[in-house]
Amino acid sequence: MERRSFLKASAVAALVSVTAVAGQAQAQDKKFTIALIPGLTTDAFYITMRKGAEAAAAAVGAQLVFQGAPDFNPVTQVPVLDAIIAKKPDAILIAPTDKDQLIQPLKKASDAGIPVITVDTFIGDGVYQTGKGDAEFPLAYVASDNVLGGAIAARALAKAVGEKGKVYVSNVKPGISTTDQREEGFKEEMKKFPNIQVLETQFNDDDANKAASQLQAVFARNSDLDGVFGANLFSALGAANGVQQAGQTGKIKVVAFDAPTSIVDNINSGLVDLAIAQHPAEIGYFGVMAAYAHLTGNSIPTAIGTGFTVIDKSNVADENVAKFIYSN
Ligand code: T6T
Repeated sequence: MERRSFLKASAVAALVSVTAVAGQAQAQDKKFTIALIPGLTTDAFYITMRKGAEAAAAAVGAQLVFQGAPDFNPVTQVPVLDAIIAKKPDAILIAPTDKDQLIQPLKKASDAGIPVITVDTFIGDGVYQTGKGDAEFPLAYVASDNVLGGAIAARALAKAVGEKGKVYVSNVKPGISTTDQREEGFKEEMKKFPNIQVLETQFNDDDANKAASQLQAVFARNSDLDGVFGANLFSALGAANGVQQAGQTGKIKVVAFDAPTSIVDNINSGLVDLAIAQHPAEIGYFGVMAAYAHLTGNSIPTAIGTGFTVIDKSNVADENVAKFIYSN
């Protein structure tokens, strides 16, 4: 399959305004401190996002502070956010771990005069700066189009299973904007395939071991299981491991969201049919650039969309594709 990139018009617009802003960088004397709070620190997706953010910070002479929790959970993320607010950075970039539970904690930052930009995930409905509702205060949302990503996954899985049979979604937990939207996009697109039955979603709490056990439990109940969509890195990794442990490699098809280094072997061995790589470095880069643009008096787009690269056996060795595999 050819490399396919999906770039929203808003990203192009952002690129133009960021280029204009970068020209002003030398004129700035103040060294801004921009905090990046990931969903969790040990996830290759956020490690790669950090690299893009560091590159942008270096380009504009800002300091990037990367601080997060060890798991994807509002209970552990909110204290990290509170500690960052206490340090009064010039801007906060954050991947909120829950659409609702991060609204009030982030409002505290905004009320303290710290601009908030959400990266990867959003709060409320993700539509910001409308003057309506309690979650519209962030300046911008920088992310993949996750509904589209789910639809791409559905089309790929439908093709892999011959447009018939039983599949399910291995997902994290309800309330996370990204993975909710992927599931929504997947199920909507699957309506176009009436001979495919989508079984009940299995929620794994971002635990790959749980996702692997769930795969085996679903297979035990449905010996005719044909495929699974892993809606994020750990869901996909775990589902693929479950398929392997059940001795079903190549028989139960796996479509993975995200692209950790292990995806290369899993695609080459036929365990995973296709992976949808996000561009987390771009998310980090444009997040910092948007914060910098705002801090230097420029208006910024409220939504900045980044692309995907679809990886399968036919292109996994291509260096223009492999460069989108996440860092460790
Ligand atoms: O899929 C990414 C991210 O987009 C999502 O919000 C949470 O899970 C990941 O970090 C992958 O583990």
